Amino acid sequence: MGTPRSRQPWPTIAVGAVLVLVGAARLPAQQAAADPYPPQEVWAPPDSCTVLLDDFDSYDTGKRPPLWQAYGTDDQAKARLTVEAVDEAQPQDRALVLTGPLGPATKEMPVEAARWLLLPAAADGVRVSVKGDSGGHDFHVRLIDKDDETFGYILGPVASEEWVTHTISLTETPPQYSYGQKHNGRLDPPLRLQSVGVAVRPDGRHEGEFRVLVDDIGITVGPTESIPVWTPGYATVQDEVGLAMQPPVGTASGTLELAQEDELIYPVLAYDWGQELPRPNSYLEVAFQVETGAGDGTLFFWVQGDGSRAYVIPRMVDADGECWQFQWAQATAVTWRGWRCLSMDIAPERTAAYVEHWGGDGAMQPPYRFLSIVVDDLQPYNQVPDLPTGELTGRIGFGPVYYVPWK
Ligand SMILES: [Ca+2]
Ligand SMILES: [Ca+2]
Ligand SMILES: [Ca+2]
Repeated sequence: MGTPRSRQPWPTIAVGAVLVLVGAARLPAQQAAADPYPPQEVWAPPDSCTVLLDDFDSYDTGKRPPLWQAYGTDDQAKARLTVEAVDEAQPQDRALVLTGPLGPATKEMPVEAARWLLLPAAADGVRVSVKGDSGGHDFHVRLIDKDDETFGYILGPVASEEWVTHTISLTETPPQYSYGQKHNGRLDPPLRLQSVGVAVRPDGRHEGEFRVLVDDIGITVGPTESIPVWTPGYATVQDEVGLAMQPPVGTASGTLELAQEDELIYPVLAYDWGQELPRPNSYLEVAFQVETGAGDGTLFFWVQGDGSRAYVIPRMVDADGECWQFQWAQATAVTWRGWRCLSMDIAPERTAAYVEHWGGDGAMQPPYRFLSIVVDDLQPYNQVPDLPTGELTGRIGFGPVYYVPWK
């Protein structure tokens, strides 16, 4: 069951010492139960935690979120997609809102919010939280596979005004329907989440509006075993992590420091973009020396955010030294505070998840090495008045890295 979520508070870190010790932040039990990242799941391998793909927190309120589209017939075109805060106490926690007039339709009216969100290949399930208006409209999720075959999962009526979390197992939950030109009834990867939606039922009412909130779209991983490929600690940080660019690009400056929570000693990049907006593009590169596995798989990386909306962009190197810049399956702007698990597939011919590559033959040969995280000051939403956009300094931490080979 989902409820309005409270984030784990970001621990205060004293700056200045080489090794900065941080007391572990602990929440009261009733708060921890409502948190999508309860403390015991922080740094866990991805088969024991939900990996979020879109939480809507980075989008403007009152507008249709970029990348999301409403589609359908004339009736459906009256439906609107907006983003709203989940509750007043947590304005940064936002959700997708599907709304529109109830009538005069006398039959069910499907309303779709589509994004074509690429699912990491290690996913074995899809998770989504939904909150309804007690209207009884059936909530559904559609997936689409490599062959443009669409699979529909009807997850039941939105009869509750509380948050409800649904999980679809990609191996065990049978879809209610499937269609497509190359229809074979199988989910052939790579998979995308095509849309979420409701079949709006007028229920005799022809006035007023339906209103359904969707949040925290994510995946579950398993039963494949996760392989820890990097666990930070004092020795590993000293030996395997560094600032790659001296001097940094633009007006940026940064230092790598150590922080600690429980037994984990991990690197934190303390950065300063150097001047007020507007400013030239500035970025820093945190270099890692991490082998990620011999073949194709999905990489999971715990990143401690500062809510700054800085970008964290992953780079890989293949066997012939070619550099590949990837994108996470998640939104790349750091909108969150505290720990979050990011993921990316590292086989470009299968996922098209890379952005660009240089210095090689254009093919990705294993074994792969995780090269770096570029921390960039790109702020695509910095015109939004209700977001803290003028922050010039911040701190982003880097936790354990896991690798899940594909079967
Ligand atoms: Ca949210
Ligand atoms: Ca298929
Ligand atoms: Ca190559």
